[in-house]
Amino acid sequence: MAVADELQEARMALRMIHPDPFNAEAPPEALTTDITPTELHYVRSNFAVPVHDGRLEVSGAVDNPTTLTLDDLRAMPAVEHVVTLECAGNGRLEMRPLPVGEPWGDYAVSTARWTGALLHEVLERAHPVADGIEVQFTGADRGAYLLQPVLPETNKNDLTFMRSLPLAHAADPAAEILIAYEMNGEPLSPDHGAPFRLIVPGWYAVASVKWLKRIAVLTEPHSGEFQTGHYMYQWPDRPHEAVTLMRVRARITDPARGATIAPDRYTVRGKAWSGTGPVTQVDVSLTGEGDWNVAQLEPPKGPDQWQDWSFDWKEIGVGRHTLRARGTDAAGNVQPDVPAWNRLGYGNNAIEVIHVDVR
Ligand SMILES: Nc1nc2c(c(=O)[nH]1)N[C@H]1C(S)=C(S)[C@@H](COP(=O)(O)O)O[C@H]1N2
Ligand SMILES: [Mo]
Repeated sequence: MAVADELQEARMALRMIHPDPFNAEAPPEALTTDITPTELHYVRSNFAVPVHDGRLEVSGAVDNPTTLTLDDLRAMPAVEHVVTLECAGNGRLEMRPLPVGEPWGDYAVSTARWTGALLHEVLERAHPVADGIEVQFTGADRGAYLLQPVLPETNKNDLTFMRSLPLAHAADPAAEILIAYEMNGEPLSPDHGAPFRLIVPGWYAVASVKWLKRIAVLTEPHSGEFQTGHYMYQWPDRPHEAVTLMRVRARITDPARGATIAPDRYTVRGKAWSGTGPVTQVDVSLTGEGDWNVAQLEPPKGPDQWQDWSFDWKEIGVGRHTLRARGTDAAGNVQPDVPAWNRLGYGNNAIEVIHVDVR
């Protein structure tokens, strides 16, 4: 099958947000399972799928620069890790005034089983010099940028996707950051970063650089468009902040938005996640008012994947009902009623409100 056909087929089940570069949400039912099937996993790419030469350069401020191939990565101990990825722009469409950027609804979030080599092992072999402070990751994708750059020095006509992490985090074995080459047991697909990509658990997925081409240890902070221009919270009333960990969120997956259900009794179900450790409580409101009921929350099946919750809704009267679900995480973060507005529309974790008809 030609690559173009393969891409077409892989994209069919998604809800398209932008055709070229291809950006698409998962269908709502993709939130009901533990693992999102690859063909239902959302896709977010700032540029077209690039050609990758299969080589990964490890360089910069290191004692042992090297170039790795897929075989080299496969020869290292393989780690499997189920990770929920959410785009920082997920939920942008609900912010007012509408921020600039891709108009994501609420389904730029998915969970996959990633397999790869550990970033900290690759870094240990390269041996960063003593004054290394960050690790910069470069994707093979580049081209004209669709959006208006934030940084004046950015060349809009030829931009490369680059991100960095603090060296202390990148080199921390406990962070379990992967250079992943498999997704759900298959080699990575073109849209998800073939032949290998970074997977940074807990962080908004912008950190998980696809089509990884170069890892470079830096002695000065990286300040590219995707680091200090875009992917910054531009708050109206306080200093700008970098987009890092995913904010706590609980979602209602059943009943579906706008569904009609039978009276008396219904088990409401959903998912919940946070980049700041597990979700510790989900509350459900059945009137749209402040009547919060504690839902049953399943313990996480892994440290970086969404959790199931359910609530036994009883004595449901006929009519239209408003349902809300609110998550609290281990750090005590609670979802807000309204999104915290920022100019580029990141990190909307406002409480979800759905309506159902009972007849
Ligand atoms: N090289 C590269 N990596 C990238 C991006 C990109 O545009 N180029 N987009 C990032 C963003 S914003 C997100 S949300 C995730 C999406 O990963 P997915 O398409 O596998 O869901 O990839 C991240 N990694
Ligand atoms: Mo994203």
